[in-house]
Amino acid sequence: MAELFTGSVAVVGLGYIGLPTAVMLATRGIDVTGVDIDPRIVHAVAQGEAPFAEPDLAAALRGAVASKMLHTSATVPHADAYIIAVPTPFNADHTADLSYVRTAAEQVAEQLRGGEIVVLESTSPPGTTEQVSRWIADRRPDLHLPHDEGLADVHVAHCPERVLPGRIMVEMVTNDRVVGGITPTSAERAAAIYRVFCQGEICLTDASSAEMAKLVENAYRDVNIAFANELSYISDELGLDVWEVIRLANRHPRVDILNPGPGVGGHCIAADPWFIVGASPDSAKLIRTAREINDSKPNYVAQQAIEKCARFREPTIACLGLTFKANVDDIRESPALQVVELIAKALPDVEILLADPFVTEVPDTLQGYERVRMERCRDAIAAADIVIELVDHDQFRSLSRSLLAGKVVYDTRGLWR
Ligand code: SAJ
Repeated sequence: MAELFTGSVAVVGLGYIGLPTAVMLATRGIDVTGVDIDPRIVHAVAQGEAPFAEPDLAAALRGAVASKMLHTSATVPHADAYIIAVPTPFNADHTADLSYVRTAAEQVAEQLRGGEIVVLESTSPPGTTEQVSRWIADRRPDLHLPHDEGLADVHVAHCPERVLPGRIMVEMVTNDRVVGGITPTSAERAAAIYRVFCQGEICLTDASSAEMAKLVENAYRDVNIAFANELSYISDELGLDVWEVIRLANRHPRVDILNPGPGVGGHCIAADPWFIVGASPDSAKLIRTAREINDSKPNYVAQQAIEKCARFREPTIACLGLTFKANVDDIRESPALQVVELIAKALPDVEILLADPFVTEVPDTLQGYERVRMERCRDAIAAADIVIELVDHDQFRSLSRSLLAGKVVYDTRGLWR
């Protein structure tokens, strides 16, 4: 029988991954402490309030807090297992910024007594988990860590998160997990934690393979989206409808092209492939080019929109969608937001009406632009000469086409074709 974890867990970082993971464990009877450096997050979670929107998270969180299985803390307590789920942004030169991981590892190190398992969930370049083990060892020369030969006192493993925002609570249960240990024992000890809630297969491997597999998953998707975006450039140049071209090509049994759009956003797909480029700059040519293609798209879309404005003396533009993808409230690294900002900067006199069912206020990056404001979707369209469709939210998909009659429509997601 595979081992099942029954001890206490401290989850360091209560973001999009840490909080749902903490809730998953707590609702299955594990004693969990959620730790975050942001006092607003600690306070909200302690009250059972989710700091961000994610289907089914709020109810599960309330249950976990009410049952007293989920506690919060601003500092790392002692626990039998630690899950580190902090951000790993990239630096200007595209290398990974591991400062949050390091701080978390050092805080964990202070609490260790021997016998614990430390799991890194944050997406990281190959070698990071071993580095975590070294950082802990530096702080705790009294303990034996698994990167060194011999019997380890504390185990260290990597279990990359791979859930899709918008489906986190479902995918956390149903997706297979990759667990890479610095030693096989570390992997087995970490796997025991995920067996508590994961119904998918748990694949054991070494830490660096697990790190790389995660990066490869997101690079794979990025390259495929870049292929679609490149097709949109080529189709525009040749006067073809890219959506029609893709629809037809996808009728082949072994072809499945993704959707072009205004660019690739979020904190994962737009970032993780750079870690591969950083680790292997000479060989990662396709991965680098894909990143460049996807990163070039917001500027292209903005220029196309600006050209469409030229035929009006005082145009009003409606921009539909601000989030980084459909049906989420997350505007981090949103290409839609970039497009709006580029247009606002280039055309300061043009009225820009923003509509997004998941965003209530003009985002910070657009605050300085006087002629940019939020509107209800129908009012924005009614007042607009030009309608730019930027995010494929369900609400936009189901809009009556008659609302668009007489408008210049720029549908970057192929929603209304
Ligand atoms: N996008 C397109 N065209 C498409 C698909 C997506 O332009 O055909 C755009 C989206 O609009 C968005 C971006 O790409 O701006 C990324 O969206 P996504 O839904 O593809 O992925 P994320 O970033 O929400 O989540 C990804 C997932 N990775 C994979 O599917 C391989 C998820 O499973 C990971 O857990 C997550 O990254 C992560 O945290 O790493």
